[in-house]
Amino acid sequence: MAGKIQSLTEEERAHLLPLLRNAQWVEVVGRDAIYKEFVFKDFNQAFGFMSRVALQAEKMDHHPEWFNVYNKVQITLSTHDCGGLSQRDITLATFMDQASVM
Ligand code: H2B
Repeated sequence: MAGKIQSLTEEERAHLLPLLRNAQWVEVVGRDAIYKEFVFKDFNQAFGFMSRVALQAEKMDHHPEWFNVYNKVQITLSTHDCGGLSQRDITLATFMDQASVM
């Protein structure tokens, strides 16, 4: 199953990356990955967000690289099974943007 995951095509990237940039996701330099820093009011809000994302990540079998200190959560998304960005990263990024304002 993991072997079936496809990297985003050039066409998909041209369409999707500007949309992600509008939501403060940036392309990582030197790696096919996207990054965003989420800032919350306090640790409770940050950890609530992380809990929602963790449940979704398990459901998707797609897991973020993330780092949390107090109210900040820094997140990198990439698909290890295809060595770069796939539709799963886009889906999880979109979920995170929604989960961050709940
Ligand atoms: N998460 C991410 N970000 N990329 C993957 O390729 C990936 C994953 N693969 N979570 C999954 C788990 C795979 O390793 C397991 C065995 O299904």
